Amino acid sequence: MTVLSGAGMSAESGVPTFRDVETGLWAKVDPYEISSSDGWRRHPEKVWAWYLWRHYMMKAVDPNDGHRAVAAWQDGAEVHVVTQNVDDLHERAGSARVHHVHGSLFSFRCDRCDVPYVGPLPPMPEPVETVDPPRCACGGLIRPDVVWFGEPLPSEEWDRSVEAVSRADVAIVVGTSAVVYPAAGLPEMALAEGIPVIEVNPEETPLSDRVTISLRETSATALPGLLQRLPALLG
Ligand code: BV8
Ligand code: ZN
Repeated sequence: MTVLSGAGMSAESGVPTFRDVETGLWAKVDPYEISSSDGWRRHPEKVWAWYLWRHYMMKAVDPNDGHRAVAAWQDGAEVHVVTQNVDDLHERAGSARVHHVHGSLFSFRCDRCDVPYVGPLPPMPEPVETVDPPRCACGGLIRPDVVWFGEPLPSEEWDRSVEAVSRADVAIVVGTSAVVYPAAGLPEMALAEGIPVIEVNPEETPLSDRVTISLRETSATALPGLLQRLPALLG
């Protein structure tokens, strides 16, 4: 089984999805602008504050029943998780094969010499709008190891994800608006190879009328009982 998850997978853990980020401080931030290499070039201190806040916020949230269901599926099947999420909730729920096609909030690197940064992170007692990024010895700025708009995806994670999709007996697409490419192309690859695709999303997406089954349900409610429903769903 291959699970393709987006921000909706973590919504029931209390992690706002990109489009929900209208809460408080970030209401005036355009997530697509602040998650871009242009945004980083223009105001690295704003981008750094946003990622640092999201990094610290992850300590206060836990995996939900959806993450736990995906981890439990490993008892009877080979399960690969391909996630657009930069959080670590799939891993914390026990999933062993997680491919982060958009990087992670938990590793940092220099934006000039690429050397991984393992130094201390600035404290963030409460969300603030700007924090100066730490500097590397080479003079570069330390950035989060995430994939910004306009940047290529990590090739090894991408290759493993394509393989996980093409070898799947069934693909489950959960909590993604399916508009960001090339990740949104993965369910299309499965469909093109005749692999059954099940979508779990309370809202309609561009995939909904093309997948084998589209369930208008949330991940934490649909995933725990999904395996038992597969025979009936796939007929
Ligand atoms: C690339 C990491 C090429 C950072 C992210 C025009 C101009 C410029 C670029 C482009 C363009 N047209 C196309 C592009 C390419 C661009 C793209 O696709 N843009 C889109 C907007 C059109 N893609 C890129 O730039 C990619 N790179 O193409 O590089 C290249 C090649 C070689 C050399 C140089 C360059 C890079 C894309 C990666 C960007 N980084 N994230 C971070 O997380 O901070 S993407 C980010 O937004 C998320 O990872 C997610 O994938 C995406 C969408 O966010 P959301 O919509 O909020 O989240 P999600 O999609 O998951 O939607 C939430 C869904 O959950 C909803 O459907 C909702 O209904 C559902 N839901 C809600 N609650 C629940 C639920 N579902 C289930 N249960 C619930 N409880
Ligand atoms: Zn450096």
